[in-house]
Amino acid sequence: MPDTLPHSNRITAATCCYCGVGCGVLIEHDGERIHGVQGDPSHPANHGKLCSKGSTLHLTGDLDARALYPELRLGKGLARARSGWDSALDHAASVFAETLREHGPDSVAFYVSGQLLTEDYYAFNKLARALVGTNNIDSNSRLCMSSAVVGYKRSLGADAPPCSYEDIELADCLLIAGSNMAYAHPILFRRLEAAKAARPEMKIIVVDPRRTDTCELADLHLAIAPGTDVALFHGLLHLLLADGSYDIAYIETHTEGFDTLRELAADYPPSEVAHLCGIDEADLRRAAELIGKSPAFLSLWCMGLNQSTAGSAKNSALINLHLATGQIGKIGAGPFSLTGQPNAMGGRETGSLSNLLPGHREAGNAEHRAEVARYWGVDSLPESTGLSAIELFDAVREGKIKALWIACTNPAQSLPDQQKVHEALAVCPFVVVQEAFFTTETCKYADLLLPAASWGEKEGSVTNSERRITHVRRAVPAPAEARPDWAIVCDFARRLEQQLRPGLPSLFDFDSAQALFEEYKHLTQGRDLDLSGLSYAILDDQGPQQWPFPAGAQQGTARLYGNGIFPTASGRARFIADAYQPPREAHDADFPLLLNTGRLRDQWHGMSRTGTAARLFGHVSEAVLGLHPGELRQRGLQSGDLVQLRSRRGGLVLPVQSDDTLRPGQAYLPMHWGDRFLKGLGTNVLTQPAFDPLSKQPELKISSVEVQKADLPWQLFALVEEDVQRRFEALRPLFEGFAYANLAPTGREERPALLIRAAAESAPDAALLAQIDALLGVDQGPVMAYDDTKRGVGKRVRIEEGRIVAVRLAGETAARDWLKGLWLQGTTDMDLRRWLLAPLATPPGGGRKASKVVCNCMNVSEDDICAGIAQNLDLDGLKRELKCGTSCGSCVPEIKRLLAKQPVAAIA
Ligand SMILES: Nc1nc2c(c(=O)[nH]1)N[C@H]1C(S)=C(S)[C@@H](COP(=O)(O)OP(=O)(O)OC[C@H]3O[C@@H](n4cnc5c(=O)[nH]c(N)nc54)[C@H](O)[C@@H]3O)O[C@H]1N2
Ligand SMILES: Nc1nc2c(c(=O)[nH]1)N[C@H]1C(S)=C(S)[C@@H](COP(=O)(O)OP(=O)(O)OC[C@H]3O[C@@H](n4cnc5c(=O)[nH]c(N)nc54)[C@H](O)[C@@H]3O)O[C@H]1N2
Ligand code: SF4
Ligand SMILES: [Mo]
Repeated sequence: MPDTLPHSNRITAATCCYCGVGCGVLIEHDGERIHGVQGDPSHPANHGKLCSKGSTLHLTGDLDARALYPELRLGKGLARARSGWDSALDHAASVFAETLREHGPDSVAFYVSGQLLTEDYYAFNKLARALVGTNNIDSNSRLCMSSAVVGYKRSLGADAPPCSYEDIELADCLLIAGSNMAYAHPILFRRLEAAKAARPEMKIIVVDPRRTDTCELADLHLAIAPGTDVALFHGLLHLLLADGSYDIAYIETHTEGFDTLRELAADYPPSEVAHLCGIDEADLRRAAELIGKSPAFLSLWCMGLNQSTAGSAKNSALINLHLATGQIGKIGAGPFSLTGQPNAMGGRETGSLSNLLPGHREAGNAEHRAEVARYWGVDSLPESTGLSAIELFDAVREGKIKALWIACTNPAQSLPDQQKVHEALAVCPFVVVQEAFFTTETCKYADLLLPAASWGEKEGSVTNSERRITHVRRAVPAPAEARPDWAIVCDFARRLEQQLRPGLPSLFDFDSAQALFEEYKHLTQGRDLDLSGLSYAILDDQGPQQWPFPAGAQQGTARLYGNGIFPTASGRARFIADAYQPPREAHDADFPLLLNTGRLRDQWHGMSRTGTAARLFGHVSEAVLGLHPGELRQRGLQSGDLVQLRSRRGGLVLPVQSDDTLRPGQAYLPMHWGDRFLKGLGTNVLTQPAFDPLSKQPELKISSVEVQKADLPWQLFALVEEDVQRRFEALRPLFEGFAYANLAPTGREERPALLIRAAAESAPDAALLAQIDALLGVDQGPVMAYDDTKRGVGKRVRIEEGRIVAVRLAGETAARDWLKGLWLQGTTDMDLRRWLLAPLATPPGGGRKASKVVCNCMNVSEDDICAGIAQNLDLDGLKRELKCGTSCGSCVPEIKRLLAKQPVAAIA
């Protein structure tokens, strides 16, 4: 029986640290440790609901994976040693001061993150621009939102999403383009599901090359050829204009540039657009009709538009449709970009991209620089152009950046073209990594590792996709010596000041997150995002608020541009007439498949946090490449085969599976794998660094690749309970020599285990295998073993109290799924003994694979659900009988898909 005593007696309201929906959470704790988490019923983003990731937050963050103490390396090649905060930060300050003196301000750089809180972000910005004097501060938002920033600014004049979440419920027609919100913004998707159920006449169009779970709600799915969105949007405009479905009064009063765009749109007739996009002309016409006829038209988009060499053009081409139809600034309408990270918006507000300054200002604008310099009390701000993420890491690799400070992001996993990123980090003379988890790929390169407080342990504020600011409260103290990000930055900055501007009053005299917020907010005064009327006290009294919220305001602002006046020089919105450009790498005869990358439902980015929770691997347990069934056939491959996947930049070995949600010529690989959970440099070893000319956002959705069967006959399978994180750390390096190795937690939190699959051309040497066995605990004790050295086959199973607790199969692993099943059941049977002690490789009954867990909250597998469907249960019946889909609801689209595949037999 698990411990069910209510040991948490305190509740602190905060937010979920994952996606940009920005759900409110109630953290249950005892002042020391977090014991549970619930949705905050009073939070306007989620009204008490949480998705599969938010509701498992308390199960993540195993202390064995946390960075707990500062660690310093005193010379390349040496190991890092534990250090105190004082000596760590003094050392960092002298290295930075020395570098600045010798090589100037642009020889250092900061690479930060949309997962920082606004106060952290502000402190970093002030450090870089006011003290260090460089614009070399960029954020992972460059990989995420920078095309949306450019889109909004070019088309509407300011970086401000004009809509509210309730518009999703109030729209009559929704265009969801390049967003798999069922996985990536699940609570908004729940809200959309409920709205569509209440108002089935609401029309939903999904534009995505793949048939995702989001398509479960779609009236129309346009599976366009990758990267062809601009042509599609111009094609839709062409039809809207031809049908007279546009608002000439709105165009004439509130916009400019229409004539040029009209001319451009004439070049996008439906037949050509349909052909180019690879869709039926009838579907294109239907989409235009749905948009043109709807009283309120809303669009939602995410990485399918932003992460593209045409990202800025895609954003503006979509916004054109809203301007032409007057569908902006009113209820249920508007162009609504979904933000990825919890505080992607806060980063934009505080100016945390190299080209920005706080308060939606521009680093390239002299007046803006002077305003901010005056407010900060410094002579001037740097004029030189700062480096954006891709350029920044190129400069590091070329030796131009001598000291690099990385915070709250894992570039050695998440940037494209990883080979080069790893080279850059390896040559950089001084790398500081400010991280909550020491396990990330980037931490390996840290000369100084600074342990950061993380979710539940820090105070500040965040802004979600609908411009809503929430006060994030601290529930428990950070473990060991970890400290909040803003405090680390200010402490370092004060030490650097002593070297760079001794005797002057400190610019970093902040003793709390609140003090930073109070200073920052005045920089927004009079700007489009004016939030100078807000304070922590107001957020606490009145709840989360949407900006603008100027001084004296009584409440936030739900919608922008209701009066048709835009923050441009003329007050008019601008039509942008960018022609369609085919994607880079779209046609490469040697690499004929287009690799698309993106999210899984239950994992977050590089998995430093979600990867500590065994349960979150129940839905997808390992890195697998999806290919259209025809592509598999053509290459003589079968699901489960190991393949060599290559692009012009690098390669990976992993299994393939047949995936009929893809079209021929496409391949799909989740973005989450780096070098830790899968041997190799991860998904991004394949992707291209080419970026959009305006937003500098890289193309992460299209890379040319090819696959080939990998001939790796010697296989290893291992599973071991207990002490998962520590065993992971110890075992992972032993798999460097294998062509393929995938390591991941598995099972449920009551009994988590580490699962390993590996393969090689031939057996590794016996000493390595012995080392692995020792770490698995199958080298001695209650272990049953069978070895056939001639065939290179070996089996070991450790059984304690009648239960399997560890397994290692070598050479031949056909019994792996059967053994995993026995482990999961917590039983052994007579067959096990018979099989173990015999030369047989195949298990009794053939070894059927246990199916994946579809409903993670209630632990219901695909097999259970299919069995339920076979008994004529419909969605309600499945919910009633199996309880699947009754908790967070993240699995409902998938259950619907299973129902559609295997319909309930009609009752005679
Ligand atoms: N579970 C989970 N949720 C997350 C995250 C996570 O790691 N895990 N991360 C958060 C972050 S930071 C972000 S940015 C968001 C991302 O959220 P999304 O953008 O919704 O997620 P992705 O899976 O990256 O990509 C969305 C879709 O774009 C499609 N796509 C690819 N190429 C094209 C194209 O050329 N045109 C169009 N129209 N579509 C295309 C892909 O097939 C994919 O289904 O998710 C946030 N939420
Ligand atoms: N191929 C491909 N690559 C992609 C994408 C894609 O779709 N395809 N998407 C891109 C996008 S949109 C994004 S946003 C990026 C995300 O890429 P990253 O920013 O690299 O993603 P995370 O793994 O979330 O990194 C955040 C890090 O911060 C640490 N951390 C957590 N909390 C704290 C804290 O409070 N303080 C500090 N200092 N550290 C903390 C976490 O342990 C984690 O290592 O990936 C990009 N890369
Ligand atoms: S939708 Fe899920 S991941 Fe996103 S903020 Fe809400 S609970 Fe967190
Ligand atoms: Mo993102």
